[in-house]
Amino acid sequence: MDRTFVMVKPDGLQRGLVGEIVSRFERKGLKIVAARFEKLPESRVSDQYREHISKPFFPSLKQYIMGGPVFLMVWEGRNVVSIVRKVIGATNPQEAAPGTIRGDYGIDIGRNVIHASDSPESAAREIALHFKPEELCTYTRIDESVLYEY
Ligand code: IDP
Ligand code: MG
Repeated sequence: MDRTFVMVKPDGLQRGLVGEIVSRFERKGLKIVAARFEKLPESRVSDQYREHISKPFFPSLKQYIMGGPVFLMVWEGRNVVSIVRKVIGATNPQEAAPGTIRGDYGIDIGRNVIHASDSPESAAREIALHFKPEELCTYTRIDESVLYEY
């Protein structure tokens, strides 16, 4: 099974959206295999967003992500990386389709509620950045046998 890294950002957490966000992924049929509530240290924020370090918005991005605790998760499922990117919607909430998390809950690109890995390679890197291998749980969802065709 494929895995992806998802993070409810400080604005989403402070607005009480963690439960709603977890519910959307659960209802889709995805399986949560790790989770932690944490205020991220600067080093891990820089590592998480290393491809953006030279961008003009990086200082404000870092301040935003370090502005409060975040809710870190690993989700599992077939093609979960691309599924989760569709469920969260476009980076800019003003362009994100209604029905997506960013489309339903955000306005500004600098307060877009949630992060999710953009490729299987970045998912592997981000999961390893935030979780130890032994923190990822293996179990069966009761509905797996009817959720998947094969
Ligand atoms: P993504 O989160 O959809 O993968 P990225 O382009 O990887 O989008 O950007 C990472 C994060 O940086 C965004 O989610 C957003 O919080 C922030 N960001 C991206 N572009 C801008 C910008 O132009 N202004 C302010 N913040 C930005
Ligand atoms: Mg990205």
